[in-house]
Amino acid sequence: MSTIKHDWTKEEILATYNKPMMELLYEAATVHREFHNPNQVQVSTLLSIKTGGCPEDCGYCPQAARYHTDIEGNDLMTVSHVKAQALRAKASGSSRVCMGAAWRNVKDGAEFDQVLEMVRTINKLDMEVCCTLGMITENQAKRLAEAGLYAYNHNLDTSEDYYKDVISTRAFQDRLDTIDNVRKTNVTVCSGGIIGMGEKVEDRAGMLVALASLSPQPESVPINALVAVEGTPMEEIEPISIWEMIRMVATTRIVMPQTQVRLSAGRTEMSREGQAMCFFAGANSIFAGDKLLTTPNPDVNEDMEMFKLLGLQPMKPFVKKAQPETVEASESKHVPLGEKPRWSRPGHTIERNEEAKTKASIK
Ligand code: SAM
Ligand code: DTB
Ligand code: SF4
Repeated sequence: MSTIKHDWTKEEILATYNKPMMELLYEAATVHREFHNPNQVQVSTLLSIKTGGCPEDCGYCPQAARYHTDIEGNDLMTVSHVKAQALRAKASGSSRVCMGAAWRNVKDGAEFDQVLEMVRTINKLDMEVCCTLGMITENQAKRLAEAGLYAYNHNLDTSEDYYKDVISTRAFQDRLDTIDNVRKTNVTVCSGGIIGMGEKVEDRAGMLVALASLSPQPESVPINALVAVEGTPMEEIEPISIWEMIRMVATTRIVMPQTQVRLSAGRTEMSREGQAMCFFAGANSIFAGDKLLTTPNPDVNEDMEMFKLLGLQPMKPFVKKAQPETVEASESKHVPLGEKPRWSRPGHTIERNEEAKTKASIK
Protein backbone atom coordinates (compact mmCIF):
# COMPACT_ATOMS: atom_id res chain seq x y z
CA MET A 1 0.00 0.00 0.00
CA SER A 2 1.21 3.51 -0.82
CA THR A 3 2.37 5.62 2.10
CA ILE A 4 1.03 9.08 2.88
CA LYS A 5 3.27 11.89 1.66
CA HIS A 6 3.13 15.15 3.62
CA ASP A 7 5.86 17.14 1.85
CA TRP A 8 4.17 17.82 -1.48
CA THR A 9 5.60 20.87 -3.23
CA LYS A 10 3.50 23.31 -5.22
CA GLU A 11 5.39 22.29 -8.37
CA GLU A 12 4.64 18.59 -7.84
CA ILE A 13 0.97 19.31 -7.26
CA LEU A 14 0.77 21.58 -10.31
CA ALA A 15 2.40 18.89 -12.44
CA THR A 16 -0.31 16.46 -11.29
CA TYR A 17 -3.16 18.99 -11.75
CA ASN A 18 -2.00 19.77 -15.30
CA LYS A 19 -1.51 16.19 -16.51
CA PRO A 20 -3.39 15.14 -19.63
CA MET A 21 -6.94 14.51 -18.39
CA MET A 22 -6.94 10.76 -19.07
CA GLU A 23 -3.65 10.27 -17.20
CA LEU A 24 -4.92 12.31 -14.27
CA LEU A 25 -8.22 10.41 -14.09
CA TYR A 26 -6.48 7.03 -14.29
CA GLU A 27 -4.01 7.90 -11.55
CA ALA A 28 -6.68 9.36 -9.25
CA ALA A 29 -9.07 6.44 -9.78
CA THR A 30 -6.24 3.99 -9.04
CA VAL A 31 -5.36 5.70 -5.76
CA HIS A 32 -9.07 5.88 -4.94
CA ARG A 33 -9.50 2.12 -5.35
CA GLU A 34 -6.42 1.41 -3.25
CA PHE A 35 -7.85 3.25 -0.23
CA HIS A 36 -11.64 3.24 -0.64
CA ASN A 37 -14.63 1.30 -1.92
CA PRO A 38 -15.38 3.29 -5.13
CA ASN A 39 -19.10 2.50 -4.93
CA GLN A 40 -19.64 4.05 -1.52
CA VAL A 41 -20.31 7.73 -1.02
CA GLN A 42 -20.73 9.37 2.37
CA VAL A 43 -23.77 11.67 2.58
CA SER A 44 -23.88 14.68 4.91
CA THR A 45 -26.79 17.02 5.54
CA LEU A 46 -26.08 20.66 6.29
CA LEU A 47 -28.10 22.53 8.85
CA SER A 48 -27.68 26.27 9.34
CA ILE A 49 -28.31 26.54 13.09
CA LYS A 50 -27.55 30.27 13.19
CA THR A 51 -27.91 32.16 9.95
CA GLY A 52 -26.59 35.56 8.86
CA GLY A 53 -25.41 38.69 10.64
CA CYS A 54 -21.78 37.53 10.76
CA PRO A 55 -19.20 40.23 11.61
CA GLU A 56 -16.51 38.77 9.30
CA ASP A 57 -15.72 39.94 5.75
CA CYS A 58 -15.18 36.64 3.88
CA GLY A 59 -15.58 37.88 0.29
CA TYR A 60 -17.60 34.87 -0.85
CA CYS A 61 -20.06 34.67 2.00
CA PRO A 62 -23.73 35.69 1.83
CA GLN A 63 -23.91 35.57 5.64
CA ALA A 64 -21.51 38.45 6.27
CA ALA A 65 -23.65 41.29 7.68
CA ARG A 66 -21.76 43.96 5.75
CA TYR A 67 -22.74 42.69 2.29
CA HIS A 68 -26.54 43.22 2.32
CA THR A 69 -27.52 39.99 0.61
CA ASP A 70 -31.04 38.69 0.41
CA ILE A 71 -30.80 35.93 3.01
CA GLU A 72 -33.13 35.49 5.94
CA GLY A 73 -31.16 35.68 9.19
CA ASN A 74 -32.13 33.54 12.20
CA ASP A 75 -31.26 33.22 15.87
CA LEU A 76 -29.82 29.97 17.18
CA MET A 77 -32.16 27.05 16.47
CA THR A 78 -33.73 25.12 19.34
CA VAL A 79 -32.46 21.64 20.20
CA SER A 80 -35.85 20.09 19.35
CA HIS A 81 -35.86 21.71 15.89
CA VAL A 82 -32.36 20.37 15.26
CA LYS A 83 -33.43 16.89 16.40
CA ALA A 84 -36.40 16.91 14.01
CA GLN A 85 -34.16 17.97 11.11
CA ALA A 86 -31.58 15.31 11.97
CA LEU A 87 -34.25 12.60 12.00
CA ARG A 88 -35.40 13.74 8.54
CA ALA A 89 -31.82 13.65 7.30
CA LYS A 90 -31.34 10.14 8.70
CA ALA A 91 -34.53 8.93 7.04
CA SER A 92 -33.32 10.25 3.69
CA GLY A 93 -30.02 8.34 3.88
CA SER A 94 -27.60 10.81 5.48
CA SER A 95 -25.02 9.45 7.87
CA ARG A 96 -23.85 12.86 9.07
CA VAL A 97 -25.36 16.17 10.12
CA CYS A 98 -23.14 19.22 9.76
CA MET A 99 -24.32 22.22 11.79
CA GLY A 100 -23.09 25.62 10.65
CA ALA A 101 -23.20 28.91 12.57
CA ALA A 102 -22.44 32.34 11.13
CA TRP A 103 -20.02 33.11 13.95
CA ARG A 104 -16.47 34.50 13.89
CA ASN A 105 -15.60 32.30 16.87
CA VAL A 106 -17.27 30.35 19.64
CA LYS A 107 -17.95 32.15 22.90
CA ASP A 108 -18.51 30.25 26.15
CA GLY A 109 -22.05 30.75 27.45
CA ALA A 110 -25.66 29.72 26.99
CA GLU A 111 -25.52 29.52 23.18
CA PHE A 112 -22.48 27.25 23.16
CA ASP A 113 -24.13 25.09 25.85
CA GLN A 114 -27.15 24.80 23.53
CA VAL A 115 -24.88 23.71 20.65
CA LEU A 116 -23.29 21.09 22.94
CA GLU A 117 -26.78 19.76 23.68
CA MET A 118 -27.47 19.58 19.91
CA VAL A 119 -24.28 17.52 19.51
CA ARG A 120 -25.32 15.12 22.29
CA THR A 121 -28.80 14.79 20.80
CA ILE A 122 -27.62 13.95 17.27
CA ASN A 123 -24.89 11.56 18.45
CA LYS A 124 -27.56 9.67 20.38
CA LEU A 125 -29.47 9.25 17.08
CA ASP A 126 -26.41 7.24 15.94
CA MET A 127 -25.44 9.77 13.32
CA GLU A 128 -22.03 11.40 12.84
CA VAL A 129 -22.14 14.99 14.09
CA CYS A 130 -20.06 17.76 12.54
CA CYS A 131 -19.98 21.43 13.54
CA THR A 132 -18.62 24.49 11.78
CA LEU A 133 -18.81 27.38 14.22
CA GLY A 134 -15.77 29.49 13.34
CA MET A 135 -12.60 29.64 15.44
CA ILE A 136 -12.45 27.54 18.62
CA THR A 137 -10.04 27.19 21.53
CA GLU A 138 -8.57 23.95 22.81
CA ASN A 139 -11.00 23.91 25.76
CA GLN A 140 -13.99 24.46 23.45
CA ALA A 141 -12.77 21.64 21.20
CA LYS A 142 -12.51 19.38 24.27
CA ARG A 143 -16.05 20.25 25.33
CA LEU A 144 -17.36 19.47 21.83
CA ALA A 145 -15.47 16.17 21.88
CA GLU A 146 -16.94 15.28 25.24
CA ALA A 147 -20.46 15.95 23.90
CA GLY A 148 -19.84 13.38 21.14
CA LEU A 149 -18.71 15.49 18.17
CA TYR A 150 -17.37 13.37 15.30
CA ALA A 151 -15.91 16.08 13.03
CA TYR A 152 -15.13 19.80 13.05
CA ASN A 153 -15.20 21.71 9.75
CA HIS A 154 -12.88 24.68 9.41
CA ASN A 155 -11.73 25.43 5.88
CA LEU A 156 -8.43 26.95 4.81
CA ASP A 157 -10.53 28.23 1.88
CA THR A 158 -7.58 29.03 -0.44
CA SER A 159 -3.78 29.43 -0.50
CA GLU A 160 -2.06 31.52 2.15
CA ASP A 161 -1.09 33.99 -0.62
CA TYR A 162 -4.58 34.52 -2.03
CA TYR A 163 -6.23 34.43 1.39
CA LYS A 164 -5.36 38.10 1.98
CA ASP A 165 -7.46 39.04 -1.06
CA VAL A 166 -10.50 37.22 0.30
CA ILE A 167 -10.66 37.81 4.07
CA SER A 168 -9.23 40.59 6.22
CA THR A 169 -10.86 39.95 9.58
CA ARG A 170 -8.89 36.81 10.49
CA ALA A 171 -5.58 35.36 9.40
CA PHE A 172 -4.65 32.11 7.68
CA GLN A 173 -2.66 31.22 10.81
CA ASP A 174 -5.83 31.53 12.95
CA ARG A 175 -7.37 28.82 10.79
CA LEU A 176 -4.37 26.55 11.30
CA ASP A 177 -4.54 27.22 15.05
CA THR A 178 -8.20 26.18 15.20
CA ILE A 179 -7.42 22.99 13.29
CA ASP A 180 -4.59 22.37 15.73
CA ASN A 181 -6.97 22.78 18.67
CA VAL A 182 -9.35 20.22 17.14
CA ARG A 183 -6.39 17.85 16.68
CA LYS A 184 -5.76 17.90 20.44
CA THR A 185 -9.00 15.89 20.80
CA ASN A 186 -10.33 12.74 19.12
CA VAL A 187 -12.62 14.82 16.87
CA THR A 188 -11.80 14.35 13.17
CA VAL A 189 -10.78 17.32 11.03
CA CYS A 190 -12.75 18.46 7.98
CA SER A 191 -10.92 21.19 6.07
CA GLY A 192 -10.90 22.20 2.44
CA GLY A 193 -11.70 25.23 0.38
CA ILE A 194 -13.36 26.99 -2.51
CA ILE A 195 -12.32 27.17 -6.14
CA GLY A 196 -13.53 29.76 -8.62
CA MET A 197 -12.95 32.87 -6.47
CA GLY A 198 -10.63 34.43 -9.06
CA GLU A 199 -7.59 32.59 -7.69
CA LYS A 200 -4.82 31.17 -9.88
CA VAL A 201 -4.27 27.46 -10.38
CA GLU A 202 -1.12 28.00 -8.27
CA ASP A 203 -3.35 29.02 -5.36
CA ARG A 204 -5.35 25.81 -5.64
CA ALA A 205 -2.05 23.93 -5.51
CA GLY A 206 -0.90 26.10 -2.58
CA MET A 207 -4.02 25.23 -0.60
CA LEU A 208 -3.43 21.52 -1.24
CA VAL A 209 0.22 21.86 -0.11
CA ALA A 210 -1.03 23.32 3.20
CA LEU A 211 -3.72 20.66 3.71
CA ALA A 212 -1.44 17.76 2.74
CA SER A 213 1.28 18.94 5.11
CA LEU A 214 -1.03 18.57 8.12
CA SER A 215 -0.17 15.46 10.08
CA PRO A 216 -2.43 13.58 10.08
CA GLN A 217 -4.05 14.92 6.94
CA PRO A 218 -7.70 16.00 7.37
CA GLU A 219 -10.13 13.07 7.48
CA SER A 220 -12.36 14.99 5.08
CA VAL A 221 -11.70 17.71 2.52
CA PRO A 222 -14.64 19.63 1.07
CA ILE A 223 -14.06 21.09 -2.37
CA ASN A 224 -16.57 23.88 -2.95
CA ALA A 225 -17.15 25.72 -6.21
CA LEU A 226 -17.95 29.35 -5.46
CA VAL A 227 -21.67 30.07 -5.33
CA ALA A 228 -21.60 33.69 -6.50
CA VAL A 229 -24.30 35.38 -4.42
CA GLU A 230 -25.72 38.78 -5.33
CA GLY A 231 -24.61 41.43 -2.87
CA THR A 232 -21.25 39.79 -2.08
CA PRO A 233 -18.01 41.17 -3.54
CA MET A 234 -17.78 38.04 -5.67
CA GLU A 235 -21.25 38.34 -7.19
CA GLU A 236 -19.95 38.88 -10.72
CA ILE A 237 -17.38 36.10 -10.87
CA GLU A 238 -18.13 33.66 -13.71
CA PRO A 239 -18.63 30.01 -12.69
CA ILE A 240 -15.70 27.63 -13.17
CA SER A 241 -15.90 24.88 -15.75
CA ILE A 242 -16.64 21.32 -14.63
CA TRP A 243 -13.19 20.31 -15.91
CA GLU A 244 -11.57 22.47 -13.27
CA MET A 245 -13.65 20.76 -10.58
CA ILE A 246 -12.68 17.33 -11.92
CA ARG A 247 -8.98 18.29 -11.94
CA MET A 248 -9.21 19.66 -8.40
CA VAL A 249 -11.00 16.58 -7.06
CA ALA A 250 -8.56 14.21 -8.80
CA THR A 251 -5.52 16.11 -7.51
CA THR A 252 -6.94 16.23 -3.97
CA ARG A 253 -7.50 12.46 -4.11
CA ILE A 254 -3.89 11.81 -5.22
CA VAL A 255 -2.37 14.18 -2.66
CA MET A 256 -4.55 12.98 0.24
CA PRO A 257 -5.34 9.32 -0.51
CA GLN A 258 -7.08 8.46 2.78
CA THR A 259 -9.35 11.48 3.05
CA GLN A 260 -13.04 11.67 2.21
CA VAL A 261 -13.08 14.15 -0.69
CA ARG A 262 -16.40 15.98 -0.53
CA LEU A 263 -18.08 17.41 -3.61
CA SER A 264 -19.55 20.43 -1.84
CA ALA A 265 -21.09 23.77 -2.91
CA GLY A 266 -21.79 24.25 -6.60
CA ARG A 267 -23.46 20.94 -7.47
CA THR A 268 -26.62 22.64 -8.79
CA GLU A 269 -24.45 23.86 -11.70
CA MET A 270 -23.03 20.39 -12.42
CA SER A 271 -24.59 17.81 -14.72
CA ARG A 272 -24.92 14.19 -13.60
CA GLU A 273 -22.21 13.28 -16.07
CA GLY A 274 -19.93 15.92 -14.55
CA GLN A 275 -20.58 14.64 -11.03
CA ALA A 276 -20.02 11.06 -12.19
CA MET A 277 -16.57 12.11 -13.45
CA CYS A 278 -15.88 13.66 -10.04
CA PHE A 279 -16.83 10.38 -8.30
CA PHE A 280 -14.59 8.50 -10.74
CA ALA A 281 -11.80 10.97 -9.93
CA GLY A 282 -12.09 10.17 -6.23
CA ALA A 283 -14.88 12.24 -4.71
CA ASN A 284 -16.60 10.05 -2.12
CA SER A 285 -18.83 12.37 -0.18
CA ILE A 286 -21.52 14.96 -0.89
CA PHE A 287 -23.71 17.45 0.91
CA ALA A 288 -27.33 16.39 0.41
CA GLY A 289 -30.57 18.27 1.03
CA ASP A 290 -32.23 20.98 -0.99
CA LYS A 291 -30.26 23.69 0.80
CA LEU A 292 -26.61 24.13 1.69
CA LEU A 293 -26.50 26.80 4.40
CA THR A 294 -28.33 29.59 2.58
CA THR A 295 -28.10 28.65 -1.11
CA PRO A 296 -29.81 25.88 -3.13
CA ASN A 297 -28.48 22.34 -3.50
CA PRO A 298 -29.89 19.46 -5.61
CA ASP A 299 -33.02 17.75 -4.29
CA VAL A 300 -32.37 14.55 -2.21
CA ASN A 301 -34.57 12.44 -4.48
CA GLU A 302 -32.62 13.56 -7.53
CA ASP A 303 -29.38 12.66 -5.76
CA MET A 304 -30.70 9.22 -4.83
CA GLU A 305 -31.74 8.69 -8.47
CA MET A 306 -28.21 9.63 -9.51
CA PHE A 307 -26.78 7.16 -6.96
CA LYS A 308 -29.04 4.42 -8.40
CA LEU A 309 -27.96 5.21 -11.95
CA LEU A 310 -24.29 5.04 -10.97
CA GLY A 311 -24.63 2.07 -8.61
CA LEU A 312 -23.44 4.15 -5.66
CA GLN A 313 -24.48 3.39 -2.09
CA PRO A 314 -24.72 5.87 0.78
CA MET A 315 -22.11 4.97 3.39
CA LYS A 316 -23.25 3.87 6.86
CA PRO A 317 -22.16 6.04 9.81
CA PHE A 318 -18.97 5.26 11.78
CA VAL A 319 -17.40 3.11 9.05
CA LYS A 320 -14.11 5.03 9.24
CA LYS A 321 -14.00 5.66 12.99
CA ALA A 322 -15.97 4.40 16.01
CA GLN A 323 -18.89 6.40 17.39
CA PRO A 324 -17.70 8.77 20.14
CA GLU A 325 -19.25 8.49 23.58
CA THR A 326 -21.46 11.27 24.85
CA VAL A 327 -20.82 12.69 28.32
CA GLU A 328 -23.87 14.42 29.79
CA ALA A 329 -23.58 18.12 30.71
CA SER A 330 -23.98 17.29 34.43
CA GLU A 331 -20.98 14.92 34.27
CA SER A 332 -18.70 17.12 32.19
CA LYS A 333 -15.03 17.28 33.15
CA HIS A 334 -14.40 20.48 31.20
CA VAL A 335 -15.70 23.73 32.65
CA PRO A 336 -16.19 26.80 30.46
CA LEU A 337 -13.10 28.97 30.88
CA GLY A 338 -14.69 32.18 29.63
CA GLU A 339 -11.53 32.77 27.60
CA LYS A 340 -10.97 35.87 25.51
CA PRO A 341 -8.67 34.33 22.90
CA ARG A 342 -6.37 36.53 20.88
CA TRP A 343 -7.58 35.61 17.44
CA SER A 344 -5.98 38.11 15.10
CA ARG A 345 -7.55 40.91 13.07
CA PRO A 346 -4.97 41.45 10.34
CA GLY A 347 -7.08 44.19 8.76
CA HIS A 348 -5.38 44.18 5.37
CA THR A 349 -7.22 46.34 2.88
CA ILE A 350 -8.99 44.34 0.24
CA GLU A 351 -9.91 46.38 -2.79
CA ARG A 352 -12.96 44.21 -3.43
CA ASN A 353 -14.25 44.70 0.09
CA GLU A 354 -13.75 48.45 -0.09
CA GLU A 355 -15.81 48.47 -3.31
CA ALA A 356 -18.47 46.32 -1.66
CA LYS A 357 -18.69 48.67 1.32
CA THR A 358 -19.25 51.67 -0.97
CA LYS A 359 -21.87 49.77 -2.97
CA ALA A 360 -23.67 48.72 0.21
CA SER A 361 -23.77 52.29 1.54
CA ILE A 362 -25.28 53.55 -1.75
CA LYS A 363 -28.16 51.03 -1.61
N1 SAM B 1 -18.70 30.79 10.17
C1 SAM B 1 -17.97 29.60 10.15
C2 SAM B 1 -16.66 29.71 9.42
O1 SAM B 1 -16.50 30.58 8.60
O2 SAM B 1 -15.78 28.89 9.71
C3 SAM B 1 -18.74 28.42 9.58
C4 SAM B 1 -19.63 28.57 8.38
S1 SAM B 1 -18.88 29.02 6.83
C5 SAM B 1 -20.27 29.43 5.89
C6 SAM B 1 -18.22 27.51 6.21
C7 SAM B 1 -17.56 27.49 4.86
O3 SAM B 1 -18.54 27.57 3.83
C8 SAM B 1 -16.59 28.59 4.50
O4 SAM B 1 -15.33 28.42 5.08
C9 SAM B 1 -16.52 28.45 2.99
O5 SAM B 1 -15.50 27.56 2.62
C10 SAM B 1 -17.90 27.87 2.63
N2 SAM B 1 -18.70 28.87 1.87
C11 SAM B 1 -19.32 29.94 2.36
N3 SAM B 1 -19.93 30.66 1.40
C12 SAM B 1 -19.67 30.01 0.23
C13 SAM B 1 -20.00 30.28 -1.13
N4 SAM B 1 -20.70 31.35 -1.48
N5 SAM B 1 -19.59 29.41 -2.07
C14 SAM B 1 -18.86 28.32 -1.70
N6 SAM B 1 -18.51 28.03 -0.44
C15 SAM B 1 -18.89 28.87 0.53
C1 DTB C 1 -18.11 23.50 3.36
O1 DTB C 1 -16.94 23.37 2.98
N1 DTB C 1 -19.11 23.84 2.55
C2 DTB C 1 -20.35 23.95 3.29
C3 DTB C 1 -19.92 23.47 4.72
N2 DTB C 1 -18.52 23.29 4.59
C4 DTB C 1 -20.28 24.24 5.89
C5 DTB C 1 -20.97 25.28 3.22
C6 DTB C 1 -21.24 25.75 1.80
C7 DTB C 1 -21.95 27.04 1.87
C8 DTB C 1 -22.37 27.57 0.53
C9 DTB C 1 -23.04 28.89 0.60
C10 DTB C 1 -24.29 28.91 1.41
O2 DTB C 1 -25.18 28.04 1.20
O3 DTB C 1 -24.46 29.82 2.22
FE1 SF4 D 1 -18.95 34.53 8.77
FE2 SF4 D 1 -18.21 32.04 8.24
FE3 SF4 D 1 -19.44 33.55 6.38
FE4 SF4 D 1 -16.95 34.12 7.06
S1 SF4 D 1 -17.67 32.22 6.09
S2 SF4 D 1 -18.63 35.61 6.83
S3 SF4 D 1 -16.97 33.62 9.23
S4 SF4 D 1 -20.29 32.84 8.29
